[in-house]
Order: sequence, then C-alpha cells, then structure tokens
Amino acid sequence: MDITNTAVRSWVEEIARLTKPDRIVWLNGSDEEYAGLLAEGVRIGQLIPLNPDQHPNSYLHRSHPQDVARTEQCTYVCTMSQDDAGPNNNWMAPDEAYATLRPLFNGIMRGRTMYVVPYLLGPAGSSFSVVGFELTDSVYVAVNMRIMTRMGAIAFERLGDSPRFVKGVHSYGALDPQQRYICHFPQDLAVWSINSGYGGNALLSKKCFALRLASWLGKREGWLAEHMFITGVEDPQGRTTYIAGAFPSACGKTNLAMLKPAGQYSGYKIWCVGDDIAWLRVGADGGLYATNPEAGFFGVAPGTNMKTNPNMMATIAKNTIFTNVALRPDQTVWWEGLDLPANVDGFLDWQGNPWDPASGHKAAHPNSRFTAPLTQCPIYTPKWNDPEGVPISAILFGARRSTLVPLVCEAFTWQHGVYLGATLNSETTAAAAGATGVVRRDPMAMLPFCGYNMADYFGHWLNVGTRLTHPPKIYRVNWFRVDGQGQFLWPGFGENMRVLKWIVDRCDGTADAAETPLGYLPTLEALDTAGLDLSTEALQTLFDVDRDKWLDAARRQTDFFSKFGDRLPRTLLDEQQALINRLKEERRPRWKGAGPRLLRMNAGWSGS
Ligand code: OXD
Ligand code: MN
Repeated sequence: MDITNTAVRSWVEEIARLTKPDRIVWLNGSDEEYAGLLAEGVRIGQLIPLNPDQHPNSYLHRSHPQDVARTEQCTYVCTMSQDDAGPNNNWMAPDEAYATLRPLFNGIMRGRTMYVVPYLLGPAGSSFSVVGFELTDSVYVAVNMRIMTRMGAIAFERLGDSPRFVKGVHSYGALDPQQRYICHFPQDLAVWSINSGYGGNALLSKKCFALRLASWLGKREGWLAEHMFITGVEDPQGRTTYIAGAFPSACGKTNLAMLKPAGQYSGYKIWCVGDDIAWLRVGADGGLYATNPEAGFFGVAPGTNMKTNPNMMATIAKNTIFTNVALRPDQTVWWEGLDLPANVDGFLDWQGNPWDPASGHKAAHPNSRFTAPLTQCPIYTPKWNDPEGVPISAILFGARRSTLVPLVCEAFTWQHGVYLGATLNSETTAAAAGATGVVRRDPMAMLPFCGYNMADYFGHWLNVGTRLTHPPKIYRVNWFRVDGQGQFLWPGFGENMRVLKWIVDRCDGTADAAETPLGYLPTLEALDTAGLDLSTEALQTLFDVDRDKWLDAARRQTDFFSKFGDRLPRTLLDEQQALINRLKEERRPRWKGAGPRLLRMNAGWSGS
C-alpha cells in the first residue's frame, strides 16, 4: 500500500522502533488478505477451523485461562489531572503511564509481525465517523477487527492528509495478568494495551475508542458515545420508531436489539442497527440521531439459542470467530443454553480438556463470545450505513435487578431521565473479571466505559438535552425481577416486544400511563399481557412501587453522588430530592389522563 499520510507513517515507524517487530504488515481489508490472516492464525495455533459444513469459514479461539474478560482494575484513563478522569476511573498521570508502558513495549514484537489495522468507526461520508489505527502483534485481534470495523482502504479515504486519528497500540505481550495495562490518553487520542488478547481489552476500536475516547471527544464536541443498542420497530403500517438502549454488559442488550416479534406482533418488524455502541448527535431539526460505529457483533455465547435470539443464531451461522466455547468431536461448537445431547463423549471444554458434565464446571466459559459481521444479521438494516444516522424516539436504561425496580417506567422529563440513567445499578455479570451478582452502580451502563469524570458526563447529558427541541422519551426497564422462589417474573426475550410496543405507543401519544412517584407506569389497559402465563401476583410484583424501600434506595444514592463532590450537577440532587418528596407525599393515586386503571394498585402508592 502506498501510504501518503505522513502522520500515520511516522507514528507507525515510531512504534515499530519501540516494539521491534520482525515484519510490518499494512492491512487493506480485502477478502484475500482476510483469508491469509485466518490461515496464519491456524498455522500458529491461535485459531481452530470448525466443521466447514456446519460452520462455514468459522474458527474457534481458546484464550489464556486468565484472559477471559475485561479487567477494569488494569484499565486507566491518563488525563493530565486526576479530577478529569474522576472517581469512576483508575488514573495514572500520562508521563508515568508512558514511563511504565515504554519498557514493557520495548522489543515486545521481536520475532512477531506487527499488523497495521486502519479502520473507520461510523459510516463513510458521515460527520459521525472517526478514523482509528490499531497496531497489534495478534492475528486474532486483526481478524476480529476485520469483522468489528469498516477496515482497510475506507479509513485512508476518509483520513486523507489529516493527522487526526485514534492511535491504538496493542501487544498480547506474555499475557501476564500482573503486567496488564489498558491505558487511555485522551489528549493524544491514544490507547496502549498490553498483556491481554481479550476483546474489550484488545480490540481497541470497541470499548477503548468507541466508548472511552469517543465519550471524551463527544464531551468536547457536543455529542454522546454510549453503551447502547439501536433498534427500529416497524409497525404493520410501515412506520419505524428507533429506540436506543443502555444495559450493562451481559444483561440481554444484544437479544433485545434483535428481538423477533411473534404471535399478535408478527405484523411488526424489528430492524437492528447495532447491539452495543451508539454515537448520538443533535440533528439540525433538534432531534437526536444515532449511528452504530461498529460493523460486527461481539456477543456472549452462553444463553444464546433459537428461543432467546433466533436472529443471532442465523447471524453466527458462518464467517464467525468463536472464543472460549466448547468443541464437539465433529468440530462444531457448543455452549450452555444450547440443547445438551444425551451423549457428550468427546466434548472438549473451553480450555480444550475433556468435559465431564458431572464435574459441575461449565463447558463454555460464561463470558465466551462470538464475533460475526453485522450484515449477516437477518434483520440488519441498510440504515446502519446512513451517514445521517437514525432518529431516536426513546432511550432505555435497563439493568439486572431481582428486586425493587419495575418492569418499565417512563421519565417525566429529559432531566428526570438523566437522573434515572445516572442512578442505574445492576447485578454484576461475567463480562468483567470479579464477583458476579453483586449490585453496583452503573450509570447509563457506562461506569466501565466513560472516559472522563462522570459528574461532567452527567452535566454533558443535561446540556445535550437543552439543545434538543424534541428529545426522546427516556425509560428505565428491568426484565430481571424474581419471585420468592428466585424465578424470573417476566418471560423476557420475544415477549419484551409488549414493552417496546407500549413505549412506541407512548412516543406516538396513543398509550396510557399512570403517574407514580418513580415516573409513568403503564396502565392495565395499555400494556398488553394477553396470552401470557402471568399470575395477578406476578403482575403486581412487576409494577410494585414499594414506598419504604424506594425511599431507602433514593437516600442511598447520596453515597454515590457524594463521590463527585462539587462537580456533580445540582440538577441530579434536585431530582433525587423530588423523588424523595414524591415518595413521602400523601398516599393517594395521581391520575394522568382520563382515569385509566393503574396496573399495580400497590399499597405503598395507591393507599386505597
Ligand atoms: C462487551 C461488554 O463486550 O460490554 O460488549 O463487555
Ligand atoms: Mn458491551
């Protein structure tokens, strides 16, 4: 390739001088090149070819057993001042970080190839889009980047002579967890990552650039980079309403993004624009527009099946890279959540050892993944490539909460919605290393991904709201509430369409809601529960607003807010106080509209 951009050339030379690779290979994104990279991955044992009939052009990768998830404790935001990174980030001064990293990178690529991966995040010709480069010694990273981004010549076309591109430097090093660093340098638009090959740590386009650096860029330039899916809901009349939704990792965001409407909803169509990241801008008409900067899915395998996500099952039927799933003797893949055949002889677990189900350990790692091109999704929409993005009518903030939080609740205003997002908390999952099932605050599902002080981030959200003449409605949703036996109350998956339908109708102004202290909840008539095997008690629990527990929860938000000191926007404290006041108000129902019946006549609120 003839590289005329001098800034790119001199940066690549500089990193090569430090890392000392045997060879430098500039990638152009072609099919032939991709085939060659896959063959190289097989040759060096990083990729195992799968059964070509069952999984055409697909491969399995087994990672180092201690390199299976994002490692937040090794992830740093290296702003000049610690306050700019905020209490939500690990911080290191840029000089100190470079001084730590340079010796680690010195000569690390000796005997290896350095791949230069040029890519564009966002559609060609779009004001949303930004160019990035990743320099990596991992062929696994290179092939995943080919799936996850618009990779190759398209990036050079966009860049021209400009020196403005995101500089990612990655080496899997020795995969040593003690020396693992993922360091972000917003001022330099740079990320340096060493000693991990795991997606979120090593595919630097994803969490590192498209969220951490992009959120920081968005703050400076007036846009938002969010951990959100983007989905269009087309009604039988052909009108499409776009929804964006933030959920913490491994909380069903991907399944919701490509939900398959069934039964009475089979006249509806769902269009998937993206499942993980949304870049949002205020449009000339004062609406909010979104684009998915990525070009592929990096989804969680366990639990994905024909019931939970038939569209994803079709998406990963070919050209897919699986990581840390189980392997059957016929070279097909398996994970928990797929039917377990009677005979598991010859199954290898995610580490390649014979698997004995009686041992109690899982065959696939709980955070095992697949990487597949977005355009293979049966409900992919060309809108994904629209330079203008898609207009967003509703934003969802969802989390995994077994208690307290109702199935769905609409914010009164944009700023109340920002408060609902800012106070999101969720039970932790296997997507990050550490204990699972522990409730932690995860504002806007961005706690691990916001590249600057979250107090400023909340302020930025509030500011964006002031520029929106018709802001999207904001919702908090929770599919994960359980009964006394720990069973999920709401069937979830395809049935979430019922909730989306209520939301779409609210956006159209045609669905009823009842006003509660938390926000607007659906009325009994407005949420379609026909044909669901839901007891009255289950329905009541799903919409229960326990006044005392909520008061307690609202007061406990102070601990979180106080971490941000004076930087926290006053508006959030006002919203917290307003919630507390509403919860303390006299026990009487407050109706909005022509007296619809409240879905949940909870003792705490209705007091009747
Ligand atoms: C992801 C994550 O990989 O959120 O998308 O961890
Ligand atoms: Mn994610």
